[in-house]
Amino acid sequence: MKRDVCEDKVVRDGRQGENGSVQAARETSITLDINERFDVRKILDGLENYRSPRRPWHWREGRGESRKIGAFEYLETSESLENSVPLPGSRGLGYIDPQPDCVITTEIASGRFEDDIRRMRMAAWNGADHIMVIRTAGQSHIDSLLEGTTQGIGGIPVTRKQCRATRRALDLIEDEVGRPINYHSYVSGVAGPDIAVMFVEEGVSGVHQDPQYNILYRNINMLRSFVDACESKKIIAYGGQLQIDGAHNANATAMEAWKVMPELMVQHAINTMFSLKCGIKPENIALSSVPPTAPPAPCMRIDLPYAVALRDFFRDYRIRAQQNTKYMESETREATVTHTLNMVISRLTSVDVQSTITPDEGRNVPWHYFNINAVNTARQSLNGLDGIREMVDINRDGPLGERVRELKERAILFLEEMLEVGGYFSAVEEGFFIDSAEYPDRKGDGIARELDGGIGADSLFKRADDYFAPVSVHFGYNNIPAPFECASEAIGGDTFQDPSKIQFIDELDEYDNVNVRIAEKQKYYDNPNLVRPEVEFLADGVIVLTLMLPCDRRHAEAASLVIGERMGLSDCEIIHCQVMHPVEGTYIEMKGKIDFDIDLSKLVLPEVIETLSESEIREDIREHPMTVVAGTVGEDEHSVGLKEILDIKHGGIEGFGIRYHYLGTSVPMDKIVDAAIETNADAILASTIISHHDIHYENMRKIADICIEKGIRDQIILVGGGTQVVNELAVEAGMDGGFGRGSRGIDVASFLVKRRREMRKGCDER
Ligand code: Z97
Repeated sequence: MKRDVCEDKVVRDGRQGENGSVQAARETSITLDINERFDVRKILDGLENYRSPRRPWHWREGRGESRKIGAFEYLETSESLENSVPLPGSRGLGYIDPQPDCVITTEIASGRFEDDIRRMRMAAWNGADHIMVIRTAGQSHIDSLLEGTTQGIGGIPVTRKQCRATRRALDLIEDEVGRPINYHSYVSGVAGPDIAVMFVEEGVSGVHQDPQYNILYRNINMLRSFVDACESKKIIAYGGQLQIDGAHNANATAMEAWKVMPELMVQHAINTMFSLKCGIKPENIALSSVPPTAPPAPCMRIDLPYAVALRDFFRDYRIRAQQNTKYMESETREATVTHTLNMVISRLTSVDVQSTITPDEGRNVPWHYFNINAVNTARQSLNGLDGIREMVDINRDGPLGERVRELKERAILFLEEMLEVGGYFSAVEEGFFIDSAEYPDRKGDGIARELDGGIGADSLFKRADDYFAPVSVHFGYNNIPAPFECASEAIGGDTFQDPSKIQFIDELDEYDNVNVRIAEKQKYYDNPNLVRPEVEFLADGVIVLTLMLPCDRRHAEAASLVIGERMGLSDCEIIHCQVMHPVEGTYIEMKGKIDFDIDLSKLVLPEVIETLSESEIREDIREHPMTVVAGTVGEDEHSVGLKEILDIKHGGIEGFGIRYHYLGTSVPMDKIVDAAIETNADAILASTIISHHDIHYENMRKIADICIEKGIRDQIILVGGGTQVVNELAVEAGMDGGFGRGSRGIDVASFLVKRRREMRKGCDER
């Protein structure tokens, strides 16, 4: 029997991998050094010969098992990373970094792949394992592959070179973090099948493919879109990639996004069934879902039933959840709250892929750190919601159940009417889709397309009887001539089977390519010590100022621009403005550029204080017992930080044998000194968290002065602590040392031991 998908018979350069795929040998020539910035030049070197292993989609390992991480039992995690940046709050929890069980996506859209790569590395360290690169505007309409590395607008031009370079970088990054990374972009537009082939060749693991996207949003001819989709989907099925549909775009396009829910289900259904028929396995078909509303709408009551209805209808498929971006302005706080609420729905309906859109989409082409912020919002929320379904049930008896049923009924009615009017194409001609009313109501403002209209109309040709395509993966009729079993045998294997046949085209535009951009930034590439702040491109010099001005909005904006100019910034622009009261206050975020570099090698860094080993500290304290008095001084009621420094349970100084007298909070300065005298203490640990008017340093100064007055300053060690405390300023304020944010008990214990040794030495010398 002849086959339309041939087994990989010609494997000249690889090994058999997951899903029966051919895998090329992995990178050995470059490695990533954790202490060095990614140098894209290494990636470009020898790129023409680089072949990534083929990359079917990868789900996180170790899902579905409970896992003990630090002090906690988790129900919805996957294997931990080898290298990562834990969430800030993990400091008090032993720096644990539980990885949720679902894949976390970051969408990157800077326009220069060489800068995207560094962002991908940061994102991977913060828990992203699905990296989507957004395409440059208009690529959907280009009926061929693009080549080279021209700069894009709002995304990169997707080309073989860009894909290969990015995949090569991700191959290194995934080794660094210890988890496979799914690389993703779009198989939509008039070059869909060409791109699909290139993606399989270059190790792309996830794709968007949905002919309805072409038709509705890009006005590409309907017939052409569906014919191309057959071919694309066949290739996607072969590649084992995860396919995400484009239904969510209706949310973004509709005037009132919550009214298109029945239609969204229809769009999902069409693409899902069509994909299945083209051979994609259900577990590789993902619905792109977005909670349609956001606060101040009562979003849970609207969005949760929709998510439940989707899960009911599409139980065998995967859900890729995005955050709502339709009702997002330029405020990152607001976007983050919406995102977090969205994640409650994600956890309650067990989404498989949690996408994160950067919370600054409303104002900028998303920036490095906003990508990371969004990934962290997902990681944090999903960690926090771990196991919630064990305790909270979806109650279908009340209004939720009714709404779920109603949504399903509306969707089914929609499908029935589609059939009545003659099928999908007729329905599109009649403007069924993206109508502003909730079906079966109609407002008559839907997007209508003509069967013979749009880009690529008249470009369909029936295959002739002797049509023959010598390729191993092909949709539909292929007249494979004898004696070949598989069409690609006629050419001794195609590029899927023999990757050495892949043609690599380097740059076509001599003025717009990565080499030119690197040459422009040569000094930063050659000397990694030279830095400028950046938000999207290497050394772009952009910084953001936050200002609060006691006036109305118009004046605040104008004043901010003048302030930026007077500070020496160029290209100042208000990126967020929020009225707190019509005249009392306006909050502004403004970007601007600086035009100078900092040479890291010339900076005078504060001395790194070596901490003595635990055993050395213990030994010293055993030989010379030590007592300290401690308290939060002045009028400060905070005690958590100080207790962490003291308490044995938190790894505090008590654990090293140091005795402490804890005097509590709001301790007057003279009282803490008197207590030190009474107990014959070796040291005073005075903590102040509040830092208004530099009260923390003022308190320290008073303690030092009292000690001098009472004649004990040279016999006692004075230590100031608190989140805002800087060692140098504490010393200026008369202390022996200061411990700020992130300090641990061992740091303080080590300091005390060392300082006491110095004092003893001083005494001996005298
Ligand atoms: C997402 N945030 O994650 P063009 N095909 C489909 C799409 O949805 C898109 C394209 C192609 C979104 C991504 C919007 N989606 C942004 C199904 C874009 C892009 O080259 O811009 O025409 O194709 O899905």
